[in-house]
Amino acid sequence: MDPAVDLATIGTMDAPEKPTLPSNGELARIFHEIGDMLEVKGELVFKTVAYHRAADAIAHSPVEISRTYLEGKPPRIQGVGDAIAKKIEELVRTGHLAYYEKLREEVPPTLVALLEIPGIGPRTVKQLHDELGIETLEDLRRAAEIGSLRGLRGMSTKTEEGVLAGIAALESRQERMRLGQAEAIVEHLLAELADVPGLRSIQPAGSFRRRRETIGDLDLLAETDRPAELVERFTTLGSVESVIAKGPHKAAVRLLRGPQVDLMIMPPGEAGTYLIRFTGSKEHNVRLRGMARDKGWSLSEKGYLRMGEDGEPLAGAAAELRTFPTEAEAYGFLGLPFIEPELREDRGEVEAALAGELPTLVTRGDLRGDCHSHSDWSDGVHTIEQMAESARRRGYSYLVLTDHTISLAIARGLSVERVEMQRSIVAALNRRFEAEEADGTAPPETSPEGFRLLHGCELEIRADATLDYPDELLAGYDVVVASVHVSRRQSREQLTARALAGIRNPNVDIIAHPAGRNIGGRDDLDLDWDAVFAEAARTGTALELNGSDERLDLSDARARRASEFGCVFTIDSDAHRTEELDNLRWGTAMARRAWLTPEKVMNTRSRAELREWTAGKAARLGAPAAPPSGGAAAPISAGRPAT
Ligand code: DGT
Ligand code: CA
Ligand code: CA
Ligand code: ZN
Repeated sequence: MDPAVDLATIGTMDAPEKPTLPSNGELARIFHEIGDMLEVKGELVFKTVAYHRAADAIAHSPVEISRTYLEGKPPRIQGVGDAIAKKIEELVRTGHLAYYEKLREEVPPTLVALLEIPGIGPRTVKQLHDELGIETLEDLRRAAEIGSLRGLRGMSTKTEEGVLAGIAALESRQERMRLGQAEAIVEHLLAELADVPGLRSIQPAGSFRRRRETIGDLDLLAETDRPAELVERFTTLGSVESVIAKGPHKAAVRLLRGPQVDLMIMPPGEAGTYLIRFTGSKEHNVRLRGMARDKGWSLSEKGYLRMGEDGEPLAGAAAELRTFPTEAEAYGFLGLPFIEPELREDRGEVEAALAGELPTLVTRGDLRGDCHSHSDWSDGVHTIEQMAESARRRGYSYLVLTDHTISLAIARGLSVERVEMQRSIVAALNRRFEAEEADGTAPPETSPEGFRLLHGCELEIRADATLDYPDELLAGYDVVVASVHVSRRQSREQLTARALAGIRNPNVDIIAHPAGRNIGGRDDLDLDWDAVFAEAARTGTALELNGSDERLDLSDARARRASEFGCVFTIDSDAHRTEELDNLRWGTAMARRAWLTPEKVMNTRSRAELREWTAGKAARLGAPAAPPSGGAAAPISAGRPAT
């Protein structure tokens, strides 16, 4: 994908229909790019550094900066002075930034892109441009290959080798999409292809179907009676930038400012082995091919081919091909049950399938509520009532409102007085919901259990490992979610101590986004993870699977390890607006990739059971520790409501 941002298309990857405000990441990218362009122009260092510093501050801000500007309430951000604030204002209001556009005319974007080559700095780029007229990566590659860099001041054959190695490293580093971006593109494509004559089915495969946390390219599988028409439509879609390959039964395209998409057409009724092959992973497929081989069959997308004495598939009249309409039947041919796509990573799923020990994975439908959400009282967009109403109409039996606490000023954390006010608003809403359920005027989608908004907070664990509110205040909440947002660069000891301080508090029920990561942005907190998992298991404190596709935190691998320690979990949206309540789908996907069953996920419980669990923590503390069993069959040591 083009690393440069086109302002006119900001947000279109996320939602093709409705233009969205630039995200913090997009704003940060623009200011970094301005810094880069100024560097390449040879501007003074203090000026370029100012843009990079502002970009970092924006990228790391917990609030959605453009919305605060739009609402006329821009926060004070360290490093963002008046000049840059004006530029954000212009960008948010008009979708354009004249200064940026002028710079882009002066400094070719291809030149700025050279800065991405490891080992190449702005002074070198300026020198290459001024002295050799180099403007693009291809120019530079050619110059290095024919040895024209060694003549420049300060450069040698070593420089040329370094440049070529740097280009190779850059090219192997592919850009990957977030799950939400991939989903938006897939839905768009499927809608555009749905009415092609002869089409019987079309669905995504590859890493998107396995719900990997980031997606490289997209893979679509189709059954159709008229392959030529499907290939024709696919390769001429308006969103296609170029056609990479085109054949009678497959095609590959690159989308405008988007990923590559591979389309494979299957003969109707033989999808089983195609789906397996193109869903992957490669490692999982290798295991299946080995099993097939042991039974005397060669497995490819077309089906199972009987092999001869020589280990080669029988050909000609002797050829024997077995095909299956469904994946379950294709797995069955190998003596295996159906294996859920999220498990297909060769992380023990084949062994578990053979032993009949595949877990019954948690599903989105198992979730009865959501334990982490925000309103406009802190850094959310919608009102308390809008958030509650949206959850009620989704059939939840509860939503926990967890606005930020006082020390997170940048996210408008709540003072104690505002907590009390909020509590009365929540109570009033619940009285209305209860009355409507009693007199039959609640929306028809309302859960049979009824809906209640539970009162919680996202409690800041401060830099010194103290908590934002006193225990007496915390004890009044239904659910307390604790997390770390500030002083992220402390030592491992300090950060671990903060996590443990949250876990050991008798009122803290859940640790939110434990790694504090942002995919492709902020790094993970440096924690002693095993210590965190052991203490969470001992105290029955749940670890969150945060469903924001920018977080996905815990990651699948960490959640699986935590599960082996006997930890329990929640799958939460961390919604800052009603639409984001749907983040639960990504949290569920990570839970499934972590092999989690519904019993391990606290928000599969009824509202009464959930409240019993959160109310019971103080009593549970001091219970004997559960040793990590190292096995998937670890007992759920803590967190079960008393029966
Ligand atoms: P991505 O696109 O990097 O996020 O990851 P995938 O898993 O979608 O990989 P991709 O698009 O290269 O290939 C799609 C599927 O095709 C993959 O999940 C498994 C299968 N596949 C890829 N390469 C091979 C291969 O060399 N042999 C076999 N048997 N299958 C392969
Ligand atoms: Ca793929
Ligand atoms: Ca592919
Ligand atoms: Zn939050």
